[in-house]
Amino acid sequence: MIERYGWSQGLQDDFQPHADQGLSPARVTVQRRGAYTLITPQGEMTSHLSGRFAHEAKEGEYPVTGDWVAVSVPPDKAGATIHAVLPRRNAFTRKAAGPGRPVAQVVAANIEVAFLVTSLNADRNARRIERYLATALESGAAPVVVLTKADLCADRAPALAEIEPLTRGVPVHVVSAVSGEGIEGLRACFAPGQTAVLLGSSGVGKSSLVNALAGTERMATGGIREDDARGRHTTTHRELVLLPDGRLVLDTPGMRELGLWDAEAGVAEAFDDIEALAKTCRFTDCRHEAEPGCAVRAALEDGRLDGDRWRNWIKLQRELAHLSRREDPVARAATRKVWIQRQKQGRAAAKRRGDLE
Ligand SMILES: Nc1nc2c(ncn2[C@@H]2O[C@H](COP(=O)(O)OP(=O)(O)O)[C@@H](O)[C@H]2O)c(=O)[nH]1
Ligand SMILES: [Mg+2]
Ligand SMILES: [Zn+2]
Repeated sequence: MIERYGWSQGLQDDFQPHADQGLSPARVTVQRRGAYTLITPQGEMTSHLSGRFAHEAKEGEYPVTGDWVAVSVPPDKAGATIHAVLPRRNAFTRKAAGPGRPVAQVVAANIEVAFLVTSLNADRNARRIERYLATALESGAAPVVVLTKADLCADRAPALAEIEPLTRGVPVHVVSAVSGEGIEGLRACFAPGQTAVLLGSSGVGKSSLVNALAGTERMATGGIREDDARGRHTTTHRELVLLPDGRLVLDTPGMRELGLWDAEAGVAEAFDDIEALAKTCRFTDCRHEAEPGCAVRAALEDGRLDGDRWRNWIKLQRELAHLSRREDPVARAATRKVWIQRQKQGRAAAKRRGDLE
C-alpha cells in the first residue's frame, strides 16, 4: 500500500534506522489538531504523536499532510503512534498568519508539483499569482499555473495576456471541472506515485479539480455566489487523495494570507526580469530611485516593466527583509544552503523526467 503513496528506495534508506527499532513507515494523509490519518503497510489508521516526540519536537518539525513518518502499531491495530518524521524532500512553507513572532508553517511536504489555482472569472489577481509563484519556486516542487472555470469565461484572451508574462516560463493550463476541458493536461503534469498540491484561494475550484481528476465526488465542494465569486470554506483540512490512476493530489483549504517565508531564491526566480534589469543599472548598489543610468526606472518609463509588478517586487523584498532581521542570521544561512541545493536537484530531476512542459 505505501508503494502506491510514493514510497521509494531513497525513503527506505532514510528509514533504515527506524526499521532497526521495529517501527513501520507511513504517510500522513489527513492532519487535524493533534490527530493524523495515516497510510501504513497495514492499511489506513488514525494516530497520535508519541509523548516523547510531542515533547521534543520544535516548530516546523511536527508532521504535516504529505509527510513520511515512523510509527509503531499495537497488535490490535487500533491506532498508530508517530515517533519521528523522515527528512522532507521539499515543502511548501508560508509564514503563519497572525501577529507576533514570525513562525514558519509547512503547508505540504514531499510534493512533486504545485498547482497554483486561480479562477478565470472574478478571483483573478496578478499580484497573488506572483506571490504563490515565488513560494512554489522556493519549495523545489515544479509549479504549474491553473486557470479554472473556463466554461464561465466567454473570452479568455485578456486573462491569458495578463498572466502569461508573470509566469516566467512556468506552464499555464486552462481548465474546467464542468466541461472537462484541460483535465487530461493536468494529469500529464505528474506521474502515478507522484504528489501534486492544489493551492489557491477558497472557491477557485480546487476540490472540484480533485473530483474531476478522480472521476468521482471524492471531495465536498462549496456553493458559491457567482456575483461576487466568494466561496465558502468547504475544505477544512488538508487531505492527500490517491486517485484511481495512481496519482496523488493534496487538497488544501483556501489561505487568506500567504506570507513569505525565507523565499529569497523563489522571489528572485519569479521576478527574474527585474533581477536582470537591476544588473544593468549603472551603479551596482543602485536603489532604483533617482540614480542616473537606472535601468529599472528606464524600463518603468517606457512600459517594458509594469508599475504594479514593480511595486509588488518591492513589497515582497520588504517582507523578506523584515523576516531576516527577526531571525538568527547564522541559522538562516545554514538552512538556506541545504535548501537551495535540494531545490536545484529537485527541478533538475523533474526536467529529466520530461513530464513537464
Ligand atoms: N462553472 C464552474 N464552476 C466550478 C468549476 N469548478 C468549481 N466550480 C464551482 O465553484 C465552487 C467552488 O468550488 P470548490 O471546488 O469547492 O472550490 P475550492 O474552495 O477551491 O475547493 C463550487 O460551487 C463549484 O461547483 C468549473 O470549472 N466551472
Ligand atoms: Mg475545497
Ligand atoms: Zn537601478
